Amino acid sequence: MRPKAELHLHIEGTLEPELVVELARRNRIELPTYDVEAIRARYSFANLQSFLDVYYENLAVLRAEQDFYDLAAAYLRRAAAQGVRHAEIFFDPQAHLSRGVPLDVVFGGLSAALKDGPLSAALILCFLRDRGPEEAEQVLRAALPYREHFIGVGLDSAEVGHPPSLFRRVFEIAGGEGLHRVAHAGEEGGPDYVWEALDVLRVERVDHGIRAMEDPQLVARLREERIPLTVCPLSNVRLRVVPSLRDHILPAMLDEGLLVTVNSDDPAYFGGYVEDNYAALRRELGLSEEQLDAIARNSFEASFAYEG
Ligand code: ES4
Ligand code: ZN
Repeated sequence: MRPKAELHLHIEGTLEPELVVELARRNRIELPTYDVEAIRARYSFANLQSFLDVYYENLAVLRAEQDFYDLAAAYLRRAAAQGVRHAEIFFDPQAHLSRGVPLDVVFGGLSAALKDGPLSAALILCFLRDRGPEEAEQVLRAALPYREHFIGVGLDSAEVGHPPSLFRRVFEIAGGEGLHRVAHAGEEGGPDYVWEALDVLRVERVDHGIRAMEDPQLVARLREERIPLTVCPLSNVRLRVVPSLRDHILPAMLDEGLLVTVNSDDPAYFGGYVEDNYAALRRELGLSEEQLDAIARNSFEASFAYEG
């Protein structure tokens, strides 16, 4: 298995149906069904929002510190088996705070699992962009007592209508705290969202970013500044951002000399972990082993653990 870093992974998106059922039983939470195949059968999505509806609904089973520990420990085991040596992992504190689960529980469980895990890993706190900048700022301030538990901030959830520029202040505060900055941009949103993420939020990486390819000047900027893009091919197909893997723009991104990485996003929902994404690129797009190895090398260069 080629060694790689994973840089675009939502820990809540690793919640497999088997664990949904196990945690529901443990926490006595009522589910519409306890049949894992019936749960999995719902994982057919028309767009990003229809996925997010299911993703947020399933989080009801995560209540205790041990639940968050088990979630992250299970991901780290699978990631190690797929050749991941280093992971920078997103989590969505607002999705838990709003259900009455305190930050202490979330950080406690996730941090302990990362510390005990089989590979090097760090957390990136994501703001839910559809809940607006004021709530994002509140969450960041509430999370600062846990500053040593996370290395950066990100921006995720429903993209269109929630442009990066709204979050200028909270990203400024995060930068002032020495936190790294990333944002989802150019997944469903256009190149203008990628420009804003770079110019207004000062992000160091762009999550997805595939629609940057619609703007040649933006492509030149990304190439010249060696700004990494965390591309998630199976996610893009499942969320119908691209019609099929064979239509994916990733090979053209490589041809443009962009710092492309390959990642799994929400593997419990999108049909594969990170090496499954690499394998799909070989199978469906004919990428060579040399190209895939170059992408894996990019993932280390693009990580916040990279030292020249
Ligand atoms: C996400 Cl694929 C994707 N896009 C935006 N926000 C997300 N949160 C979890 N997965
Ligand atoms: Zn994502």
